[in-house]
Amino acid sequence: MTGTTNGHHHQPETDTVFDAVIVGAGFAGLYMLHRLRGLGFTARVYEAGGGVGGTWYWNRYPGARCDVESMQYSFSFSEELDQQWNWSEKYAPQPEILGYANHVADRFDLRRHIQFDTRVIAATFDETAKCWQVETDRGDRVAAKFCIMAVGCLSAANHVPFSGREDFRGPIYHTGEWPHEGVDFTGLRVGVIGTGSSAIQSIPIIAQQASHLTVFQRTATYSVPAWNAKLTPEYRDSIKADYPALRAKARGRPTGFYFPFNMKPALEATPEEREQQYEEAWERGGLPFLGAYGDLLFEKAANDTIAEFAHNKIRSIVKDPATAELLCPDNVFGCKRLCVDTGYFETYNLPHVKLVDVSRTPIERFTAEGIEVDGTEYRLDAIVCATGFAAMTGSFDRIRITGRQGRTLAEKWRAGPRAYLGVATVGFPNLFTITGPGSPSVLASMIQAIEQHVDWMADCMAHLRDIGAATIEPVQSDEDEWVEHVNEVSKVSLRSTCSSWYVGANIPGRPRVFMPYIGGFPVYVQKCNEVMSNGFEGFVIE
Ligand code: N01
Repeated sequence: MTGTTNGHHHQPETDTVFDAVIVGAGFAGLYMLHRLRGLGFTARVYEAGGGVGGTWYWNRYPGARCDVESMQYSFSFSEELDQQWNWSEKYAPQPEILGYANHVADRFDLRRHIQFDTRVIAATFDETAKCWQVETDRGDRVAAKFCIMAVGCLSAANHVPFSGREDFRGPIYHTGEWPHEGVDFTGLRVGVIGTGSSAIQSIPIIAQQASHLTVFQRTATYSVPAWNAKLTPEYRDSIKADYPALRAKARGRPTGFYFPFNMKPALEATPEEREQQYEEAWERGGLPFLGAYGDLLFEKAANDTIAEFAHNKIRSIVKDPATAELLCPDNVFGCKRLCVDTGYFETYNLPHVKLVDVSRTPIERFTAEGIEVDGTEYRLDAIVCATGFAAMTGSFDRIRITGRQGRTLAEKWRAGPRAYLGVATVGFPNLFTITGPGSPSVLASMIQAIEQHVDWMADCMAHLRDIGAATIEPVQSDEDEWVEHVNEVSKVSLRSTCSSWYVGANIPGRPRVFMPYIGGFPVYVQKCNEVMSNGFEGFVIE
């Protein structure tokens, strides 16, 4: 079987042996490749997309941008890179982040070891040769001592199997798989399904183009204004004057990024003090709004105060009282991932925008002309599914990963993912999972979480080479204890109490397990460092 990668004829590789195969060329795969090459390892990256960037390659929907501030949503491993790259806005838009990923790939000459347009379909551990056999959809069959999954936490799109999907006459888009040429909705009747981060960013822009916009909402979402702005050279320079200090402060925070955080409990403040504190935090905007008080994600009564403030904001912005009530979430504030928006709630004041509640009566079916809910047909020319992802484990499910004794990872993780420190899992020697389940991952700033994992794994691989070891694999009891700890710690937070994608609840049939580690980035890093300095405690090295 032959094919093309990036337009070039591709002759499948069948007998090459690498030190490592890396699956994915997002930020995780790029930095892993850079580190491994620096250590003198041979590595091949396989990337399903036609370019680097991962999440930022696929998520090109209108309004896509990061909601961690640009000056922090970037690699910290190269001081020159930090100094020379200039972000244009407080929150960088998707094309700029993708430009940054491309810049990193070129700057560190990474492309020559990446094979694009190639999806890894299987990885099988050969117990005799003690290496991984990796297969791609291009017919490649290569061997590698290490197999490193850099597949992303939010990469496998959730395509809801709505009945009648194939009957709809117009185009159906998913925000996470947006056409590269872009979509012009001018003059069209558009339906958006979902009100998570992707929907909240795209709805205001789609509303500017569409002749009519219908938003189908199952669960209302809390959102805080971004107050996005151009970055001035003076501001950038002030950070660059001591970038390492900002990076160090960021690593010391539970979220892995720095913002002012008030540790005082909300319940000890008077209602007037709280109102003022929330108002000031709202004016600063973005995810740091959750840092208004220290107990907001731990005490329901404290959370009720910020929820009430947010409800009042929605009611003050949205003019139609019935729509405003529908937009007021009735769940814990910040339990589902907090959204950050530009003009989201204001969009519902436009005469051509309508909100349809599908919480009690779900979307019945797609018809030739639109979407039917509760016997009413909403006539549409195009449908946007902003229905999210099979989070944390969905990208693993797409690859047949087989470990010792022919057992697959899908079988092992059927009742929920199990991994030691979120980096490796028993039965799958030399398989590393960057930002895997059981690590801070999506609860930290992703790039900082990625750097920490990659550095740990690269140092581990160098150590194994130094001592002449063939394999590393967690000890069962240590893995069990870690999984138990991840679970226990999640119960302390109100975040474990709602039906979010953190617990796999957005997709019917998935096990309900809180997947990321919520104990905080610094605590986690300390644990990883201790494991390493104690000679990879909790792992069997042979
Ligand atoms: O996906 P989501 P997303 N019928 O899962 C609804 C990151 N991200 O792509 O809540 C009707 O949050 C679903 O309803 P419900 C960020 O971490 C970051 O928006 O399950 N509706 C929900 O409203 C984020 O959290 C950025 O009841 C259905 C929506 O679809 C994560 O990615 C930007 C449905 C899915 O929301 C995922 O965000 C974008 C059905 N059958 C994303 N099925 C930034 O950094 C699902 N829904 C800015």
